[in-house]
Amino acid sequence: MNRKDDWNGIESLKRKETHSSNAEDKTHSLETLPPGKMRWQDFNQELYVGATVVRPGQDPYARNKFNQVESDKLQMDRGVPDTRHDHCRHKLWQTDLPATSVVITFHNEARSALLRTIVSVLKKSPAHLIKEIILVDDYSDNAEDGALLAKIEKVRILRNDRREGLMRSRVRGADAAVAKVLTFLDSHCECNEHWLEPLLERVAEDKTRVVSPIIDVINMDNFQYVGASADLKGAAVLSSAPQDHDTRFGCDLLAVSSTVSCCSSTDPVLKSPHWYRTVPVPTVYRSKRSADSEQMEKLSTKLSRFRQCTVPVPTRTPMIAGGLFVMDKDYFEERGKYDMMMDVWGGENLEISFRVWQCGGSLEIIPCSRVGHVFRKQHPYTFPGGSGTVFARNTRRAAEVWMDEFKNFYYAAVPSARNVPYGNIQSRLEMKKRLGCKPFKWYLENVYPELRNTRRAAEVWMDEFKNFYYAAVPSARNVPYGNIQSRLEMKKRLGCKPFKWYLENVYPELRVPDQRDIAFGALQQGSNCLDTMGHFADGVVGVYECHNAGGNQEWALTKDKSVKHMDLCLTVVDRASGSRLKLQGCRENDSRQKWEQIENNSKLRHVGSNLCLDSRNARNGGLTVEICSPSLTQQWKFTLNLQQ
Ligand SMILES: [Mn+2]
Repeated sequence: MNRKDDWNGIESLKRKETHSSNAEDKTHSLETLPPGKMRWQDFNQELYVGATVVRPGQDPYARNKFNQVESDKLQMDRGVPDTRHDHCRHKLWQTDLPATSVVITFHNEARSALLRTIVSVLKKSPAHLIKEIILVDDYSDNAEDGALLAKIEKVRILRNDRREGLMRSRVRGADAAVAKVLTFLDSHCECNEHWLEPLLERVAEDKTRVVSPIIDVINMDNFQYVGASADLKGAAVLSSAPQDHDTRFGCDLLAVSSTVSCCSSTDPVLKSPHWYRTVPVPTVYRSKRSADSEQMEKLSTKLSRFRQCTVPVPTRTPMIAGGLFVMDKDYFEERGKYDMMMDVWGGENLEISFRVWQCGGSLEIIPCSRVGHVFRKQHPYTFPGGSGTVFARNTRRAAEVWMDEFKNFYYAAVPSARNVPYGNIQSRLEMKKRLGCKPFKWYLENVYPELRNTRRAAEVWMDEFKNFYYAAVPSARNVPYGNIQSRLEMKKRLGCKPFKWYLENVYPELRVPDQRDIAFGALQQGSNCLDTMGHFADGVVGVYECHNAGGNQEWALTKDKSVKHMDLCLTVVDRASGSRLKLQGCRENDSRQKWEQIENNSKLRHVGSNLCLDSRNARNGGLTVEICSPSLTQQWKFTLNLQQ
């Protein structure tokens, strides 16, 4: 049968628009509710969540490392913004799709977050596509957290009688599942409109596809649902075929300016196989003349045109983030489920990514599918054996089984991992052999050619500016890039102009660091980075998990001692320790905006007050200056220091 025949007709689309998916669910559930089960609408949220609220005087972050008070305040079926691209909103989804078993594992999850995850699945999915929701309680302190939810329609609960960790818990859930397709979700997610159909569609077409939604951010402090970052970061960029090594980087680098040419629907690139990738836009510093607002305006017009023009399509990806994906159940079983000897959490996304690709499958991100996830800075639970050790052990297992001789790059990057015992990998190696999985070299060359390709492009075309590329993508330094002799000869033969000319004449709005800069890039503290948090003039600054995508985390320390983000400067409004920093328009010779790096470029000191940039109050209203001390909250490192 022709697939198109199954698509919703215009009439059913009209019906869809007048009824919410919520209403659809109601009618369905009323017809088929088994004894002892209730509709989610009838579940007593107050009673369930109310039993574990944060008491006055207790730290709302203590138990979950996100703000539980804010989470508890929300309705279990609260609305979230539809963050999808326009193109997705108007698309008709097939409804004749295989149903899925949703597997959610949790350990001491906040009740409100867990309940919202379940309700969003039920509310935002066509009822006939959700066979069941399997909750695997990984030995939470209170068995009722899960047990009480089993009253809700379609929810099944399995409880481990000891702590097993994410991988073994997921496998337990998958083994119990009855549907043909598995959907793995984290326990603090919220599904968005029509999140499920585009995922199921891809897997129904080809069971070797493992697919992931775009993951929106649920703010851990106020639980706002934010899709905006994906607008900048997640837009698919059209690029040429993977074997076309030297042109891909051009398209990436030119993401903004080439949009118009990529945009035409007759462009052959649009019709090429789906080898697309996401890039941060723009990747390098903006606004060469930082005060030139006309340039900024041009850039922002280009950016918005870029967003409109970029059609979201399934995007092959070398790696999935880990927590959220959909996979055919038989395929999951055939291809080795998970590494059952991995503990707690971490490394499993590497393992499944390498395994799926090397053993004949593929990974895709489906941009029309959006699921929100609470990103945290810390793990809420303890790791038996220590988090660092468990993580190293898991990633080491992945490297030892899948990376062949390239595991040495991993050990070069994480030398301490060499000393962590990783257990027996015999059965995984046997499985790898039995399935005839390809070597890691194949993965690097075919699935993850970006690094090799961009490195080739940088080496041939970027002259001395290639160092900025390496500063931005340090891991590229280790990737072999083959012989470039013939390309260099061609460049010479054709009398091609230097990269500097290109920057000045073709792409002037792209700011690369120059003689005026002392340091540039992200200003990093551990895994967090100095971030404007989207604020403008007179706003405070904070820290956020480093995303390596520039944007709000782009800073430069200039020779005139300013710490700059575009034309905004980090300003000490009040020279007393503990006072909050602000972003203000940069002014020459304003002592409130003068900074210097001290102690081996590990700290930033405000020149006029001798106080140091400090993140200790980041969560309570923004960064401050404090008396300089050895505190870790004062350690800051730029991606690149131009004067070592
Ligand atoms: Mn999570």
